[in-house]
Amino acid sequence: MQNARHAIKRRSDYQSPAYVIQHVELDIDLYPHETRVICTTQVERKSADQQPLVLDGVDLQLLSVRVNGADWTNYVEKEQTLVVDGLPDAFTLTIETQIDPANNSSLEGLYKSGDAYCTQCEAEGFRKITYFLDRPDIMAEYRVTVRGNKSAYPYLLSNGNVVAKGELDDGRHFVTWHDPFPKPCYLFALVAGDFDLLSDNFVTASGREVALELYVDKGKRERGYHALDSLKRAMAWDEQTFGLEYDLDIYMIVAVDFFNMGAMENKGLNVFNSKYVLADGQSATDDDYFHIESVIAHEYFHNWTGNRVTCRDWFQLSLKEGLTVFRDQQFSADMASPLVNRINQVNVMREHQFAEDAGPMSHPIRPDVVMEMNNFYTVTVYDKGAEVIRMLHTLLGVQGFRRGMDLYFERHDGQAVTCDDFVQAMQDANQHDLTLFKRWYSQSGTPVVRASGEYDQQARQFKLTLTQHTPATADQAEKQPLMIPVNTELLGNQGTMVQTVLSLTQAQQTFVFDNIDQAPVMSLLGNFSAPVRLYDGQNSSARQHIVMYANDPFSRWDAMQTLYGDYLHCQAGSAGEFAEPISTAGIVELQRSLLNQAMDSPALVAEMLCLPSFETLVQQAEQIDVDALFDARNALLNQLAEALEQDMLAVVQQLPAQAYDYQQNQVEQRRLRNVLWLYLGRLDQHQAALKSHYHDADNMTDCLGALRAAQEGNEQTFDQLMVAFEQRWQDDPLVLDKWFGLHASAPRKDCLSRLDLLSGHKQFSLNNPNRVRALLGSFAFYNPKGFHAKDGSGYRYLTDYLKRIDPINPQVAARLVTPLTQFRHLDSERKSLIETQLHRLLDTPNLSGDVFEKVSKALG
Ligand code: 0A1
Ligand code: ZN
Repeated sequence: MQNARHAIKRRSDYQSPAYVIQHVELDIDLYPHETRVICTTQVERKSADQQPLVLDGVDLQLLSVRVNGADWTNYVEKEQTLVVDGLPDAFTLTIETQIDPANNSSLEGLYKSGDAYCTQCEAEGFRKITYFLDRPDIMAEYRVTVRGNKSAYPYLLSNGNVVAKGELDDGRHFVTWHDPFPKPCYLFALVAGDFDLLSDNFVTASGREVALELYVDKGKRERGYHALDSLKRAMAWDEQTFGLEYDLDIYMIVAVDFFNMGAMENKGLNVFNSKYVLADGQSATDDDYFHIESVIAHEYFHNWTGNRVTCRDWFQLSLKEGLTVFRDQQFSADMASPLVNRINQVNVMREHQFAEDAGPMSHPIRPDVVMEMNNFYTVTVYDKGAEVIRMLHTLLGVQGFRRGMDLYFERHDGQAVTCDDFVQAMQDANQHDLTLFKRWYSQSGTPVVRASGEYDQQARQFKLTLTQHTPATADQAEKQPLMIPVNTELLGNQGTMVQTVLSLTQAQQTFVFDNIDQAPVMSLLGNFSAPVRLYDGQNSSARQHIVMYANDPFSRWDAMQTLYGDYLHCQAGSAGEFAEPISTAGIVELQRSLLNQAMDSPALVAEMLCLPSFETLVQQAEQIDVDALFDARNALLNQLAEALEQDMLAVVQQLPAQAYDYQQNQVEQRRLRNVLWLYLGRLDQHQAALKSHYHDADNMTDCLGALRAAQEGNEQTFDQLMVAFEQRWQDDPLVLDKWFGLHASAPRKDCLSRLDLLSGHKQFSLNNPNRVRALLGSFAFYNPKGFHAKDGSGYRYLTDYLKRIDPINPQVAARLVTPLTQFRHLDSERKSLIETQLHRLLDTPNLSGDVFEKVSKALG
């Protein structure tokens, strides 16, 4: 089973390139099955010895090799390389290859998305277009000619500016593009197709005019405006916040339906999953609007953090991703509610990143060992990476961080660099020793911080002892102490007594606070000041005190989450080192008092009324009983709905009805209303009103809110509303994905046969990653009842699909296998059922390296 595709690479093996390429000329003649690519490069040898030139190439048909214009025969074609020998020190290399984009279902390299051609080259897709030194430290200037049929492909796009265009024979035409900024090949892009075009422009701070062009499927123009407006906001924000301006004369974004990830920051020509572009009030939720704005910003911010300064090698991925996620998070916080943003980010960390770190794929934000690079576009590299940048920001302050960024660009513009280079710039700009801080880059795992307090009335002194310990992870046995910033608030009867950031750098440290008049309640790790698990050993009345009196709304939310979590684990028999839980009546009373504040702070109250997700709860205990935990959560929701029905109804009735607008206070009110419906929808007496909530809605947020409430609450209502939804949206696959997702995550006994029916739906296709994620992803990630069915049927069901998806699209299969690999918290029966399925996968002939890497690690 193991072959060249399954070879591992190590960060420590990095070597600077033996040859470099500074100029690339591409000529791409588009045909569905026989696209011709002529790649002409200026190559220079850098190494002293005469080693051959080893080019990367996958699924290419080689037609010819020329050196300085003459045919060259001194080469060998290997499985995934072309080895050219006997070369002079500097030369022009011309390689002609043929590729088959119409049969490229991996969506990597050049492929067809519906009627359009497009490319995806990160991480190592350029090698599916031509033989090349496919590594990010090879930075070259590109001139690209695209040829295609003029009526089918009126737009022929690539990076940079148009320098020539014209007509060809047989109804074809060509356009030549030039990108003056040297770039690694993973930022190369080509798009050819017919689109609706939205044009706009942006004048930069220094007065340059930039043309903005957004390309969407024909007929979808009206859904493009939010994305375009988001782009302008992102451009202005980066100028104001970091002094960073856009550099080319044109910025293009193309939305495509077939895409493996969210979007791609190709220089001057972003390619987007249409899910992160298209929106109007009818078809998109507030969350969709939010994500579009944040992904548009993310890709735009990459122009500096990723493109102008790029990664030396792929182990450094977090250099651009952690930093760019942090930048998009700051942008989103400035655009809307910093609190809700932070809560959502923390939920992602606790639900997904903690799970990754506790599982077989655990890796530091800068991985050391990689088999398939595409497997490392992870919540660890992205989201924990952003948390690490956030800690730097906390440590150095807004201005110190900005000084570090300025120095980073001053030193490294136009270069391919490492995470160490970034930290060095931060250090040098601030004269702040970051040696210890750098461990966050090399150490994986979630640190556990424990706190205990000791109050001395006589001395009016409070001693806070913090310890840290990072449990061993699958990839690293030994762990060292890290530098952990701990936001600390000490609360007394009259409110906040102390607010400060403590720096925990040793395994154990004691911090002494003087002039403390009473034994305080500790509110620690405010705003999630470090990506750690915290156990503070306080009892539930201390937590209730935080919920009621803490200064920081985030801490109030967080204390509430802990109360819910402790309560549910006690109910489900999975409580570990928790203190005694709050009573059911206690939770009811807390929620009642929150409901009384709802109209004043709808955003905060909405989030505080939400229980931790099932997936987050799973991460909180060593061992869980799936059914007991699920039932406990469900039972608490029912009890709260019954006990607080009148209070909740009163709030729903006070919330004003307004014509839809994506605008902050409306977003917060809708969120609150839909959270309340999640409770009220459980009560028989409110089914008619729930149906009206759906039918009267003028927007997708409320429609979906009603559907979710029905999904959790009442099978008949759910079925009726789902039928109505399908009738309305059956011709719009992007919207129908919400419907696929709701079906697949519904905790129904007959869920597998329903999935079978759905996979035969006319809009379903195994080749489209959005459809696969909507149906099978929702099932495997968000249907614990169905997926973890005791007889193993859910595991088998997913595995059957993975075996079919892997040959089509290994990246999609490898992402979808995740829930089968994170079984640490499950009982031994389920573990062994999962293992059986993992072995079935491993025995699959021609299993991709992507899936092999994750499955073989899971089996240890
Ligand atoms: N760099 C992109 C994410 C991305 C990564 C890999 C892809 O194909 C394998 C596609 C997109 C981003 O961070 O947005
Ligand atoms: Zn990114």
